[in-house]
Amino acid sequence: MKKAIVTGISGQDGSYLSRLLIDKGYEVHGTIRRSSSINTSRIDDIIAEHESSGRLNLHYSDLLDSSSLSNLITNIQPDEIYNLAAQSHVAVSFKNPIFTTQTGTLGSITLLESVRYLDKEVKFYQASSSEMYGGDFIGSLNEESPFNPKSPYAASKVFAHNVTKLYRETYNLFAVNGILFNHESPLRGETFVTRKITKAVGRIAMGIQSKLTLGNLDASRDWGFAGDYVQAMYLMMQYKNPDDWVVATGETYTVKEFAEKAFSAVNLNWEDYVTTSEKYFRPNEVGYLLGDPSKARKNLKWKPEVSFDQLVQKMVEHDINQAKKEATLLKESLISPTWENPVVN
Ligand code: NAP
Ligand code: G4F
Repeated sequence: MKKAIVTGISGQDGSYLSRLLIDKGYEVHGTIRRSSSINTSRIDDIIAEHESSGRLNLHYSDLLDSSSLSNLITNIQPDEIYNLAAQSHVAVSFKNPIFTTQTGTLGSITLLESVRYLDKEVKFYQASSSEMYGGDFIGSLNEESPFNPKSPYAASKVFAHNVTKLYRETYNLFAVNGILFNHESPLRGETFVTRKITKAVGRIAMGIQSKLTLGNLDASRDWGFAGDYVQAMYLMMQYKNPDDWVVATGETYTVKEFAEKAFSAVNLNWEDYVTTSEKYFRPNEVGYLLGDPSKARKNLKWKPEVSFDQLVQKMVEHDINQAKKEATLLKESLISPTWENPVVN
């Protein structure tokens, strides 16, 4: 049985990827951080199903605690490592630049250094990002396009990307960069714009929220479905040689277009509910992202299965169900009302 370590297993991608690896027959070891409130909600069902058999194992670790990472690798002797953990919110990276940089950079080099000294070949996946491109070029971006990071988050991802490539070339490691464009799902964090919108749509439809405040409506993103993208991660790690891969849909839409589609799914006009505030604009913005996934399509035989319209529908449906549950609790006075979703980003 192959063993995989997944850092950041409690995040959106960690949840989809661990499910996929378990289905493929892997023994999965995921890292979680200690927090004052329990933070495993995205993987609770996987824990319930697979922890007792040892197919899913959780370990306390932090990217800043190098001993926790290297001990894990020594003890588990994994076949594959997926480094997904990061402070992944771009706007927050301007407010916590040092923490974002430390987590974004130290984790990758610590893991690569540990892998380098093991006696077996361990494949390494680094979660690179389309944010690294910077968003000035109005055209499609591929593995050769230049990076021009616009945030501490993106700058830290450029470091991790480069060091992964460096270790591949210098020490002949099977070290892979997945340059993933934005990917979303019902499990997306609620402060990213797509989920912030679909959550508000659900709550507005149920009468428990009255408006939605956003930032730059003109930003354009190549949005895919997270379930499809973790499939690409897995395929990269099975390919004959390690490489850098762009994973994207090849279509881009503005935040305004996403909002329009999400509100129209419940027969509402987005303009009646959406306002903007300077609070949600960033000090430096990535305006336009469009990926060219030709290389992954050709060599990995990967393509996205969920379209933009299906993605929006999936997220809205999920958030309507969530809002119905919230409305019931409110009716029974088991929780207090929050008229606008109390998100901060
Ligand atoms: P996410 O939902 O924000 O999950 C991030 C994970 O990292 C969580 O499990 C989080 O733990 C963990 N983490 C954060 N700081 C940590 C630290 N110091 N030590 C250990 N763990 C830490 O992100 P995601 O959307 O799944 O994305 C996965 C990876 O892909 C990230 O590296 C992200 O930057 C990158 N990426 C994402 C996208 C996208 O569109 N989703 C696109 C390109 C690249 P807690 O649950 O305790 O917070
Ligand atoms: O949803 P976002 O916060 O995602 P962003 O900044 O593109 O980053 C995500 O995708 C990256 C891949 O390109 C990942 F590497 C990263 O970890 C993360 O998963 O913002 C998308 C766009 C931005 O242009 C932002 O300015 O939406 C704009 N936006 C407009 N109003 C907003 C809001 N973003 C957020 N979070 N909240 C708003 O109210």
